[in-house]
Amino acid sequence: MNLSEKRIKESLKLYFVMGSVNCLKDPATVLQEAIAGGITLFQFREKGNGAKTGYEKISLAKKLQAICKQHDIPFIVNDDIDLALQIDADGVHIGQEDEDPLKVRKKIGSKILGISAHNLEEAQKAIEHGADYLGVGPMYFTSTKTDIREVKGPEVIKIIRMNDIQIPIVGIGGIKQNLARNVIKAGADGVAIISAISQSPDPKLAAKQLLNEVEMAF
Ligand code: TZP
Ligand code: MG
Repeated sequence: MNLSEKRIKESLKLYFVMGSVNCLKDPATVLQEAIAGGITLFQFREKGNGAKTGYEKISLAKKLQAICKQHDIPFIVNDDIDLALQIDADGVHIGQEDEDPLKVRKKIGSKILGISAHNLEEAQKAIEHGADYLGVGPMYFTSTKTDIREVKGPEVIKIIRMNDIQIPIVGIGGIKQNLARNVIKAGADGVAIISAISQSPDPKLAAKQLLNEVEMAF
């Protein structure tokens, strides 16, 4: 899937990021419920204590990818370029400490390339290096990721937009239902969420309420 910039912006609205360690129940069930609630994009991020590796990781990726395909939700892989290529994912997401984006672009061709940026300089560099969208954060404090950078809030997105940067942007980190609107108002095209959906007793309802908040904020 090679999405246009407009379609990427639209699909960033409610970006669900998840791996098995983030879930309170079976990840496939969580994903299905999140899709029923209206998520628009999915990232497989199999990381942290107890994360699956090897065959188990590939097998879970394929299972979640098949669910996304059934519902026309693009499937992005975090970090693991080889896995993304092996299963023909729709794209990859890399951070500042991961593989060189120029090398990644060579490997993935026209697949979607998302890059994490924490400030204006990183955003500009990521764009020069061919990012299709930016993940900017952490917006708020989160305990989902332990090695987070300083929390600067939605202000960072405002600064990036003030510098005439039009690339699709999604805010990430600690975003709960009541905070989503601040992120959109700052200039993001959407919110990327782990725990507010994956750890909810009702992922479908959580996704539905988040999507509603995002749509009301535009
Ligand atoms: N990158 C920056 S913060 C974060 C990632 C992957 C974690 C977001 O998780 P949550 O549970 O939505 O705060
Ligand atoms: Mg990474």
